[in-house]
Amino acid sequence: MAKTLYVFAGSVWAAVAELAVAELGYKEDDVTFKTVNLVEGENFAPSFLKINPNGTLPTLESNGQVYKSTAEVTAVLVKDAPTKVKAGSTIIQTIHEEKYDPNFAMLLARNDAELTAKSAGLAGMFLSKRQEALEKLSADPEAEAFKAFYETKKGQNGGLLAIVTGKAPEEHKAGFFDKSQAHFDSVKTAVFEVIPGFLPDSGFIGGEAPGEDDFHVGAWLTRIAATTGAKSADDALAAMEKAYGAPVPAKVAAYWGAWTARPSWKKVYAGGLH
Ligand SMILES: N[C@@H](CCC(=O)N[C@@H](CS)C(=O)NCC(=O)O)C(=O)O
Ligand SMILES: *[C@@H]1O[C@H](CO)[C@@H](O)[C@H](O)[C@H]1NC(C)=O
Repeated sequence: MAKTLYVFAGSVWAAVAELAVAELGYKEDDVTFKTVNLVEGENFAPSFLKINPNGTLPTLESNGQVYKSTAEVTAVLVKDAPTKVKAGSTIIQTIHEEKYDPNFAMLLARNDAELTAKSAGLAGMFLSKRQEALEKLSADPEAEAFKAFYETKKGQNGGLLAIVTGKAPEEHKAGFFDKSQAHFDSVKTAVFEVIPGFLPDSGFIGGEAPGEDDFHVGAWLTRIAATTGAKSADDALAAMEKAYGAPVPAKVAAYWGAWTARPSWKKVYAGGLH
């Protein structure tokens, strides 16, 4: 029952699957990890689109099947695992809602100061390298079959890149700031109201050990902490308090403590919060 899991160290949703593998008692040989470098746009290679036409991580090959979304990948990892944990719930859909998208949470900028900082940082580099990869890979004869995919991606990524590099019209930039503010507020609502609504006072949604829901929520929360400037388990609560102007709810703080104490979390985030 060998499995191949496609991941990337900076990916929030791949981290869900990585936490699951680390928690679920899989042996070293059970799961082969393959890195797809999202910053270099390797997910846009025709060879990867043949595996997952959406070009996203995580992707899992298992038993001759390909699983192409975080929810499906994680469900299979849970189902086949040596260690049994609590099955997931509608919390998974909730945390994956567009309005809480942890990837846009990283790219967003609400004003010129934030935009300047993001352009100079990883976000600017990420967008420009991806655009380069899209231009290059879409010219490959193998890419013909994915023409529509490339056109859509070039448009979306190119639009963001134009804003970040100051080449977009003023009204696009203003629209981006508005969209960013709305997203920031929505993520804040998730941290302060939505997540505390389903968290226990201590431990995990799955009980004493993380369950299927927890893999998703743990990775999401870690990314959100990173977007507020957190660099480690220890500074995250202060970073979130500063960004949001209020201490995070007690349940969220307890949950953060529970996750960050686990060897699985320490392993997945050994290279930093992402
Ligand atoms: N809805 C998808 C989203 C997955 C996703 O967006 N993954 C990111 C990494 S965290 C990705 O692969 N992005 C590449 C891209 O969109 O170009 C899922 O849940 O699997
Ligand atoms: C692939 O992308 C489409 C369009 O965004 C989406 O509707 C679909 O759910 C995605 N498939 C998976 C497996 O994530």
